[in-house]
Amino acid sequence: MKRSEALFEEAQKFMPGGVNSPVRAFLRVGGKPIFFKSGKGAYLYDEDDQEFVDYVASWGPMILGHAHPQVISALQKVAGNGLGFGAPTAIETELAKKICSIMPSIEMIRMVNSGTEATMSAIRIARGFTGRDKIVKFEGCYHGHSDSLLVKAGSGALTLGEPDSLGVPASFVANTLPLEFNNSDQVREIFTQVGKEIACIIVEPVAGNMSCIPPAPGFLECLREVCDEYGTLLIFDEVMTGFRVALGGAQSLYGIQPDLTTLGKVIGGGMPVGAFGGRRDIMQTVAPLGKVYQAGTLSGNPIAMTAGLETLGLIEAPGFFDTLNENTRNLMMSMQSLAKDSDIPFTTNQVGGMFGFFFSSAHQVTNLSQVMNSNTDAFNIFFNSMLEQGINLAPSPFESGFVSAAHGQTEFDKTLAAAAVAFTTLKQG
Ligand code: HOZ
Repeated sequence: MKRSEALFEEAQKFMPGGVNSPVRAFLRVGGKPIFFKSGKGAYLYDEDDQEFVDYVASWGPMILGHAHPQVISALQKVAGNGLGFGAPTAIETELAKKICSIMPSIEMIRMVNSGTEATMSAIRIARGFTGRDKIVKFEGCYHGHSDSLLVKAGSGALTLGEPDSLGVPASFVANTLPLEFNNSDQVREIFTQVGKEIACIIVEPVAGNMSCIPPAPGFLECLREVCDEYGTLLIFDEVMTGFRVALGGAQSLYGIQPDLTTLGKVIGGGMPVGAFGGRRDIMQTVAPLGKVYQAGTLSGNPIAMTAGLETLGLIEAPGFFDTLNENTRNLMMSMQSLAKDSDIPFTTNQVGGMFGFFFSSAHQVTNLSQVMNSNTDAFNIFFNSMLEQGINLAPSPFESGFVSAAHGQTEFDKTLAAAAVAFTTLKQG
């Protein structure tokens, strides 16, 4: 028996599904999860000493690749000073200042410990600031697992077929209005009906939790317009896209200024971090300045702040995102042409270092129903063939893939060689 299998058996005795986050259990793709013991650059190494080219990147944060020497060395230094004090430290302000300078829509920021905390808090602030209860979200967008956001959710909720979770009282979600992603008409219609009651629209500006779906031209502009017209706050959930699709996130790429932004993943360089921030007048409603309560024992942890600060310092290098974007685009284009050679209906989406692919004959996949209509059985066969050949993709057709700065031609060649075999396997049925 492989070591990963034995470890999984043991893990299942003590943790639900043997995991600490559901998609990791491989239920969607079949087979057993792989237990990793280390990562370096573009590669992961499992407990059976197999090497994998990694496109999960810890679900986004590892934009520099695993165990970047500069990040690790900074962490080693700061860890020697103590692991956390539950009191202010200079490094929190340094990271806050850095984020505010890169994302000018953020005038003030608060650090938390996860994306879930960030979005949950941003919603509370939007409600506190506007005095309204209703919120708009989009089908297939995932904003963490707080109660009011687990409605038509993407990511693991979609993967397990539970986009509306058990355990969430109907009254908690009565004020959550789910609309179709990229459907501006629906947005205008709901605002005509109840616009004055809507506290905020929360959106992943590039949806990354129903695979990867960019905004249709005009969609984000429409959100900004209706928010301005009805006094509603626009929240960009950039937990995934922040410092991933461009240095300034999706808001800089598409030129739309949200009122609030939620962040996570890259700003912690792999450590558990989240943050929310935005307009000064809105952020001044947060305790202790204002009456919207939010707090956290581990928030602003110096180890996490250091990992984030080092990572942001490195990705600010000129040309960093041009190369990342070009590499990711070339990878997707090459996969598309390999699929074509095998007559497999296949289409891809890509923004910066994020990508998604669909076994679909659609010219472009733009919303959740198209994602659901794609051939997920073909995805499973493809995923398992890639994994057997040492390529680690997310174990679900409803997650994005991530390229890091450590991926180079050698890794892309390995990936494409494996993809050619996987497409041939699919063709042979
Ligand atoms: N929901 C996360 C990605 N969209 C996956 C979390 C994990 O399993 O680590």
